[in-house]
Amino acid sequence: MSSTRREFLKYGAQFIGTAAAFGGGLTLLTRRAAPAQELSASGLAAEVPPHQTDELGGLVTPFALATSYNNFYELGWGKGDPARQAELLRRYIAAQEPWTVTFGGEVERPGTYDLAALLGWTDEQERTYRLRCVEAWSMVLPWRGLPLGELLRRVGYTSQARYVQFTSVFAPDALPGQRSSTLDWPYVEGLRLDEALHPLTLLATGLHGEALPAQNGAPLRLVVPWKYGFKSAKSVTHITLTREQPATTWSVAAPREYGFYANVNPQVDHPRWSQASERRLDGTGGLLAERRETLMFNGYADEVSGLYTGQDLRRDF
Ligand SMILES: Nc1nc2c(c(=O)[nH]1)N[C@H]1C(S)=C(S)[C@@H](COP(=O)(O)O)O[C@H]1N2
Ligand SMILES: [Mo]
Repeated sequence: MSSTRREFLKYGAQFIGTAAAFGGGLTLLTRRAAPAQELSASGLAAEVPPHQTDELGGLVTPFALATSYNNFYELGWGKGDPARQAELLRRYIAAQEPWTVTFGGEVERPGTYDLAALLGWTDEQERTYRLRCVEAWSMVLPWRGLPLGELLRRVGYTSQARYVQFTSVFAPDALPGQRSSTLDWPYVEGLRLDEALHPLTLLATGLHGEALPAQNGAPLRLVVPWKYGFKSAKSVTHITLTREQPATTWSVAAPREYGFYANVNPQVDHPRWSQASERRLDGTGGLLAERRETLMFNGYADEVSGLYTGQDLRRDF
């Protein structure tokens, strides 16, 4: 028996447990991903602020793996479905050209803006972040993107604004997942305004130095590195400032399992599995990857714990 096979038997039950979490089947990558990049050797270290490289540890997830193991239920429930069906979203995006984002609600200058306009408002930045999925796997991903706070300051928000809701693309004719009622469509997510303004929060436009692939949420996708991956709404079309805490897709679908905050927290388990550790998908072992401890706020506690002073993170999970 190969060592890979033994590892699978050892962790298999756990994989199946987590893969079933969002209703998806277990998809094993049969081919080995491209060789992993060393952070130090990749040249990325020079492009990101020091606080984001110091503690990252380990290897950047190779492009091939980051674009073939995805959650994007509009394009199917299996981890390989979004890559297989990416062409459907690419065609939809091409037909929309230009992609627009509508800023609404408690906004000083509401309106529908082309992506090109947003790109003119502030400089794109390179940021390498951990991504921790609530299903207990993780990656390290080199994004390019626009700091969301800069965009929000540009459109301006009223004194009543306390939250931000993000709405993903709604196109049931194009996206097969939206023709089933497994989730309420469109996919919606939300942040508190101070979380949205935090300098770590990005609207990503690129991955691994390339334009954002469709399966990763082209052309514009939220990235909030201290929160579980489901917060990072893909293919965003609407950003709405609200007074009240907005609805979010997974907290509506399973309120006891997925909260509004969804901060990565090794001490607060999911009702059906532990969040104390994670499988780091870095390309070295396929999906049979090394487990490592999950860090509070996914390792970004120094930057973000101040946002939650005095808050009960068990209640506000
Ligand atoms: N619109 C939309 N956004 C989404 C999802 C989705 O199904 N639909 N899945 C989320 C989940 S659970 C995760 S872990 C991340 C995965 O991002 P990646 O595939 O780019 O790694 O996207 C998030 N954003
Ligand atoms: Mo996720």
